[in-house]
Amino acid sequence: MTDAASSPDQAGDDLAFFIDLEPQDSDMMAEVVEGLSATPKGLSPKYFYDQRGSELFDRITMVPEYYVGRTEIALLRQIGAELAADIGPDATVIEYGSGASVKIRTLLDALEKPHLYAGVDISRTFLLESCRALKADYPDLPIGAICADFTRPFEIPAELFGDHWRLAFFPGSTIGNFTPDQAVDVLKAIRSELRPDDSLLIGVDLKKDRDVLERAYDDSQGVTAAFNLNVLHVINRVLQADIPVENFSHRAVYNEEKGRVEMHLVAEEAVSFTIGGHDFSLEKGETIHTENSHKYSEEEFNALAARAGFKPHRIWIDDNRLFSVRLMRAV
Ligand code: SAH
Ligand code: AVI
Repeated sequence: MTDAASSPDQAGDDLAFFIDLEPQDSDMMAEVVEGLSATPKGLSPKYFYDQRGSELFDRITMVPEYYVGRTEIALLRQIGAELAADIGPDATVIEYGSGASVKIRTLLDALEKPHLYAGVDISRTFLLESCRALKADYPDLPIGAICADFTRPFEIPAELFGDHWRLAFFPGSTIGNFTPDQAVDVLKAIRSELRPDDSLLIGVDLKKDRDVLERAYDDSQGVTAAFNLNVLHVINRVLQADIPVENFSHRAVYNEEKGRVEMHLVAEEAVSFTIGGHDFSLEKGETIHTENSHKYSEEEFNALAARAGFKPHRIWIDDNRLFSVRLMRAV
């Protein structure tokens, strides 16, 4: 997904490598048209993340209601020594959905002499900026970037790993943005890059009170609302569409039966627009489903991960039982 902002150059001297598998705008066109032609209408959450979307997500992690970011970082800090002992020295670390590359710093500080770090993310400009900033702070560590959609098959060249323990790091409960069946496929793809006994360190959000969840996804500063609406700006810009964004509003609701917070965009009045020659219309009150954020019990997630070839090794949960960090081993 091409960004409006600066056009990033290649890896340059600072990054060890940059593998550019950025999805084509034509793939986005096909998926968006399919999603908006379905009943009910839906869009993939991966389209939130152009440069502005990545920046908005970064701001979400700082709003008081969104407990996810700060709880996970505090947990990672707390368990650093145990993680280092469990993972061992010289690990090759691959992070999926690396975003601002904030949490990885806590992990890199804890690990003994990591061999190499690679961030994988769909948001190309943001990925490159974040990996370069990381490199400035960890000058002795080889750092690379891979711009890719991890819901589609892609291969990490084996020579990048070297003959070291591999650690897949998947923080933030980004796995919760997939339905359980999709999540199994994403974990299977991660598993295919690991060997038996390699590790997966994954952040998974827990089930909790509706009020806490709904406030976390509808913060009082309106940052989450802006993030949700950003998907329409992205479509307008990348696919030259004419969606009247001002006629939509943000809605977040906990679907208890499915164990997930759902984000929707609600048409505040009847709207019509065109994308790539396809006409769409929504009646007043009609919605576009833009994101799921699944919350799992300990057992539910273990069962899901087992389907992808991972067994639980350790689990850490904060004192308020908000969030879990799990170390799993590839079977
Ligand atoms: N790991 C960070 C960021 C989480 S936000 C944290 O925990 O704070 C989710 C990240 O995943 C974003 O940076 C987004 O660009 C990336 N992402 C979302 N869907 C993706 C996909 N299908 N393929 C690759 N990256 C994706
Ligand atoms: C990236 N992902 C795990 C976030 C979440 O909590 O589902 C995205 C997000 N959506 C709204 N707020 C944050």
